[in-house]
Amino acid sequence: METLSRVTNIEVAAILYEVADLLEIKGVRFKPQAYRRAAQAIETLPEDIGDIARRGDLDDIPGVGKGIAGKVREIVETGSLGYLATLCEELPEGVQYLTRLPGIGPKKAIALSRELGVRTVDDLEAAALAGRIRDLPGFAEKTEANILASIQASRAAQERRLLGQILPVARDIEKRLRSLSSVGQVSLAGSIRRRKETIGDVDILATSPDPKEVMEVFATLPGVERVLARGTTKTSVVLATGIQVDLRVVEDGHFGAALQYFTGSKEHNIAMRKLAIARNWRLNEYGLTDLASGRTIAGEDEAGVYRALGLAWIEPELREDRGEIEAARAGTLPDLVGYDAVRGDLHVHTRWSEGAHSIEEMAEAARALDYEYIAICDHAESLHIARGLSPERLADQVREIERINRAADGEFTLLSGTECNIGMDGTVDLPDSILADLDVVVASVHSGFKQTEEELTERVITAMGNEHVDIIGHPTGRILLAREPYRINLPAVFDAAATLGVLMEINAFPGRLDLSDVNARSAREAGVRFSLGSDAHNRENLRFMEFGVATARRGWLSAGDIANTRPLSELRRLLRS
Ligand code: DGT
Ligand code: CA
Ligand code: CA
Ligand code: ZN
Repeated sequence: METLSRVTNIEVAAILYEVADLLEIKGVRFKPQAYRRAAQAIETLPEDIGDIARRGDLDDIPGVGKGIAGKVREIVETGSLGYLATLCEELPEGVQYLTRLPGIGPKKAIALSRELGVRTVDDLEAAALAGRIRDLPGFAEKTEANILASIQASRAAQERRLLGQILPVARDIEKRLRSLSSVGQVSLAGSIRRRKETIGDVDILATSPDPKEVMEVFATLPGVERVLARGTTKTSVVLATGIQVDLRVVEDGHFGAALQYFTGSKEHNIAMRKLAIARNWRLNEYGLTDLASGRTIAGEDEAGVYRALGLAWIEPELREDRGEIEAARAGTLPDLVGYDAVRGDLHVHTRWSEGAHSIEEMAEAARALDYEYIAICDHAESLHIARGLSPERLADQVREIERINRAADGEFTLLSGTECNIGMDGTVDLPDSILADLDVVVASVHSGFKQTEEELTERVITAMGNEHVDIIGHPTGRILLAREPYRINLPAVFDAAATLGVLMEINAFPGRLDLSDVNARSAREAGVRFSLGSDAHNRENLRFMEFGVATARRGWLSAGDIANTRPLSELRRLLRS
């Protein structure tokens, strides 16, 4: 199993919170607060903790001292913390597990484990239902009710993960299954096939003459921590990273129908089933059946299911019951931008500001991806935490870019650029004279999220009024699973962008995907054009572009809507001069 090189800020914080809880149980003083302070600082940090660690700046984070910085480095590098494992070994079995439930701190978990032998959430639920918890010291009838409520809530709001974190893992499993001689067809299904921005669990579908062997291999894959359920048609496992993976093995004749069914979304399936019912047919995971004659109409291949219902095949990214079925019937489905349509990346950081690699290293990695150009968009001076460039340093950088371009063979071009910061009043943090010399100006909001909707809207529209601004970066500021978008009147922003010819970014960084699919679609309807940017902070991050394309596809965008699917000469015409 491929190990994940990227741990999110939230994951790092979660580990530190656990350490704090465990130290508290042991009766250690002061240290728990220090760990909690560090966890709080890290989970609210706008920048990726991995990038800070690679720069060696961990102890610059307020609240993170030398000692904790070392632990954070270990988490970033290995995905776990030896110190936490040591602390855990000193605890009764199962306690750790219980503390993950909201409302159950370490002290309560210990009491439950010691007094009632509770080890799992199921044990806990049984104890609460039997009324055995209220008699423990420190517990009351109300605590019991709260425990039941929190069990329910945690089951309902099953933890979700970022697409960018899970897709590589899912592909790895898919590849391992495909390599088995007893496996015929294999496909990802569910939300991961639809490339939804967050994933609840991974669904995989396969065909095989020997399901037992396939299930055996699957249940013992490296990385599998627990087997939740095991049968010949379905096996569910939980990986060490906490993500659940469901594998279903079906017969060849049902593969298409099963793939259609298990790809979802549920809403899309419900609409599909209505079409079947209207013809007195039945649609389920086994096939499309004529109820009058019992005859199977389709089921072997997925396109056949759509065809039989009078529909063009629908790309998985569109299957959300947002009008795709009507469009498939009318023959008006969009010609979605392809995953290989992007010719360059318009949002790339380097070592000059908060990135990890040099301009040349980024260029080399971009060429390996067959790009024709990338725009170097380091931060400007006012973004201190990102070590933004002063106008003088930026001028140096532009000269450096020109030097590299001159030395290159002309098949690849570095564009000079900036990601400047939109201040509270809508002005940007570089003088016009400098902006005028750059090829690409991205302007983004990085602070002051507490402004009113009117203020934030005015602020971004003012920035777009600067004739040098080409692109609004990550236009809503959201951080998936962590921070809501700031309040902004998007229709007003989109109208201004369409009128002024400013591009809206779809930021492809896995935790951003900003604009979102739905917002990108409304922007397009308002006449907006887009730029795709990976927001790469190192050369590996350039590969995040895929998630931006997925978001664009889910937003019904075609290549023509996106400036950086154009060759360089055309791109230049789409940027404001
Ligand atoms: P997730 O896992 O929360 O990210 O989202 P999905 O879409 O992968 O949902 P999941 O894993 O619960 O189920 C996979 C697919 O199976 C889902 O997209 C559609 C299908 N499915 C599951 N439950 C139902 C259901 O109750 N009715 C229908 N029509 N389809 C369902
Ligand atoms: Ca799923
Ligand atoms: Ca599932
Ligand atoms: Zn930014």
